[in-house]
Amino acid sequence: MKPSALDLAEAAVAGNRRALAQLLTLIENNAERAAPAMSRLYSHTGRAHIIGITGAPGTGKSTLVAAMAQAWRAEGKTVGIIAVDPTSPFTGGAILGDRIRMRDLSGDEGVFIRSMATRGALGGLAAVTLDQARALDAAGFDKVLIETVGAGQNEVAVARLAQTTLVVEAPGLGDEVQAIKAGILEIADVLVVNKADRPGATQTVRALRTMIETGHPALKTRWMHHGQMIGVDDRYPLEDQDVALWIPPIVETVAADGKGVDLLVSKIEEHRNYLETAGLRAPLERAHLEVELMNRLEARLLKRLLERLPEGVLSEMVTSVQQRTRTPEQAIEALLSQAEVLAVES
Ligand SMILES: Nc1nc2c(ncn2[C@@H]2O[C@H](COP(=O)(O)OP(=O)(O)OP(=O)(O)O)[C@@H](O)[C@H]2O)c(=O)[nH]1
Ligand SMILES: [Mg+2]
Repeated sequence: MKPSALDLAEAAVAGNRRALAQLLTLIENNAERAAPAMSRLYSHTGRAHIIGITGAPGTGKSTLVAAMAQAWRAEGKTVGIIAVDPTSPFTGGAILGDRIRMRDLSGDEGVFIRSMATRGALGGLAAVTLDQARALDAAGFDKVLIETVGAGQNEVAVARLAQTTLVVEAPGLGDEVQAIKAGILEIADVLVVNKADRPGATQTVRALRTMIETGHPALKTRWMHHGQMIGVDDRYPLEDQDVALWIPPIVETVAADGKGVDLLVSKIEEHRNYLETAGLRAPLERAHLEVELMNRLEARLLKRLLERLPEGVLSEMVTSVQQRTRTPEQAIEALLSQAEVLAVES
């Protein structure tokens, strides 16, 4: 007999890895069926250190994740990994970039790896990934790593909702620092220049350092507040409060052979301690939860609305906008009244 979602949650929390794997699949495939499981395990969450890893394709994120996992394992910490991989489908391809390194991890009960293909679902990716991270948290993993390619907004949003966010750079991917192009530099708590064995690493570090020191526009909005550099932005929501500033450290690594990884891991710990001692942990979580609830609400409302629309109406509206008989706003008004959302409240 197929175990119920509730059974899976019970077993996963109790340490059953097979149940955990099934639960993660359920979360990915059927949010509705997974809902009771989430209710069951939610009170067990909030303990793990959730770490987002993002950066341009091929910068070595997966290799780095594996190397970090090994470093934490050496300290006796357990590690859960979610890799959001837009390229390879769930079943095929390499689970994580460096197979050899991952083989070192396989068979270790203290490590759990899940690879997930990106789904197009609106607002879905973040919700699924966060729930999966919660399942790993509830299952008792000390560190939960979420790897996403810093390419799409959805993926970046996921990494951003972590407690500590790493942005991974690599030299030789082009003249400019990749994260600037992708606009993800501002979400970094720790900047990693991986592939430090490659030529150009020093220049990449220098470029990043200059940007941090002179205040890249994105960094400026984060730090400049009443002319003072203090850690205030939507992730550090402490209005007008004097808090110690966290300046993202830049760490050079060679993930492929583990060089610099211990330092990286210690910087990640430092960031967590910083959040704790600066009293930022709870406000940061609150800010993240607010974003998450808004996203979930948006997705739900849209889904409901689309379900209520009579067949073909959306297409009709597009036609009318194209034929200039309605403005886009007028089309929206018409859609809303067709879906009778104004009557939904009753
Ligand atoms: N020279 C060198 N190569 C590395 C290093 N780290 C990773 N690589 C190699 O770079 C390639 C990409 O590594 P991945 O770990 O798959 O990179 P990724 O960022 O996870 O890639 P995507 O998930 O596809 O965006 C692999 O061939 C790795 O072996 C490094 O420190 N130095
Ligand atoms: Mg990868």
